[in-house]
Amino acid sequence: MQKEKVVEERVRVGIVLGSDSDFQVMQEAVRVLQEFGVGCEVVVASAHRTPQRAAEYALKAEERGIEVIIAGAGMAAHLPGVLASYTCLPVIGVPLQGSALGGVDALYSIVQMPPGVPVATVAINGARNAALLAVQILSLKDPHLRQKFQAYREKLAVSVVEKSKKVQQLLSNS
Ligand code: RP5
Repeated sequence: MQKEKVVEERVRVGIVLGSDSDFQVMQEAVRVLQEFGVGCEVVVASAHRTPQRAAEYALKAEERGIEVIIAGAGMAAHLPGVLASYTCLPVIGVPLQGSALGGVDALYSIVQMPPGVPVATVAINGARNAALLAVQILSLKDPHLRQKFQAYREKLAVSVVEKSKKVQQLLSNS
């Protein structure tokens, strides 16, 4: 992926965290969006502790120019589903690991949405993939971003070939 750090002034992706304790994992999403030059913002709004704040964020997101929401939460993680219930924007949920159940609780909470209100759920702590999916959604109507995403995928493929070469090297040395 190109390491250009050009960040759009326009905020297109809203990253919502259930708590500031989620930031360490979720900042990977910020990094990826920055690498693609996609403007984003990060806010904390808990579905349980500040339900009204979470609802207001989702209700106003589209008129503020947000196109995709990424929501990261741990434990009984209702945040992505609650946001999705208040907006027609696509919501990507990131289940976070920090609990006695290792994030499986959050995964099940986020992925098991009732029919009619989907949340695109990535892996536990999958902030990187959440950002990449957001880029893919945005690139549907942004040819420049699509080109960048294609270049990223080509680079990814090259890295797999490199990994294969490394394994061959290890085999020949063993
Ligand atoms: C969830 O509870 C948050 O998303 C966080 O992952 C977890 C713990 O929150 P804190 O007690 O660290 O604020 O709502």
